[in-house]
Amino acid sequence: MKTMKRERKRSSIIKNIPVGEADVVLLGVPNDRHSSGWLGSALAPRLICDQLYYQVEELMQFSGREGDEARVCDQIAIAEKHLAVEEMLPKTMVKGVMEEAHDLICYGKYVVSLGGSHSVSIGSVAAHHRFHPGMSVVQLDAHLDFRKNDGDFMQGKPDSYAHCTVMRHVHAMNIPIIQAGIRVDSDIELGYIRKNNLERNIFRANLRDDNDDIVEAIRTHEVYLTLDIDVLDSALVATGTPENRGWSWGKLYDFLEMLFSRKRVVGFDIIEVCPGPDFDRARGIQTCYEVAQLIYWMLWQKFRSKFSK
Ligand SMILES: [Mn+2]
Repeated sequence: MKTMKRERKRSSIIKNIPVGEADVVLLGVPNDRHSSGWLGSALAPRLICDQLYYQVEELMQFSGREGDEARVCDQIAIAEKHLAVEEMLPKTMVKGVMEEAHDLICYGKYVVSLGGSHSVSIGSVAAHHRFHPGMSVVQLDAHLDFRKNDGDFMQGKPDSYAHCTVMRHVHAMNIPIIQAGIRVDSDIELGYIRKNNLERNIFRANLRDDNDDIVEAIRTHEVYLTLDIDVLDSALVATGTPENRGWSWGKLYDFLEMLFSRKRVVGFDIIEVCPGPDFDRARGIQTCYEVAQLIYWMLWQKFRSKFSK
């Protein structure tokens, strides 16, 4: 039987232009070495970009009013760049991300890093911090990621750049931290929090979870956002470390709208999207689509002053 195959036309959300001509660079970091849950987050950056090419609508509705809509990608030039880091150990990958993000920021680009595992954020945060020494890091995540290394749950040599160490690195950079959506603690992390008096900066899902309170708690105007997709409920997303009792998409969008309107978000990353092969493929692709939509919407939030009439 002959199968019907119709290729979709490419949209213009991601422009086929040199990175130097872009306003925004999607920096793909395909590395999931030392992930502890299901593997496959290294596949996410390309698949998320694919969804931006072929599925996400270019037009954004700003309100219910007629004429109050625009093609966001006509106002901001979005390009992609993918690092060849698949085989690297986390520490080497982090260095690569830091250097690349640093160069891009230097040239005035708005950098969106796409993981890969959460280790990606260590490099991205370090690069942004150099240009924005007064920034905070806002982490949306089911997990605290305050471990010193992954030695308590992984065999072999403990890795101090594993995904579960991200916020310890950020704290060591002396950057103020706000964590929200948290619902998993470990002894090691609780000990670290108590020792460093960090509890007041932690907003646990279903306990202390009001968007207004979370944004109020951010003391700086400049913010770097690290968004671990497992902040969302495990029923809603394909991720390597799913946790139930998480945020809904609606809650996430409401929070981000508030964050972008009240703070200057200097950069962000989205990590731990896991489209397989250990995960159900179709569900993985769906999450890539929903994350692609989210990224496009976040860029509108970030650059919305360009759209004011
Ligand atoms: Mn997590």
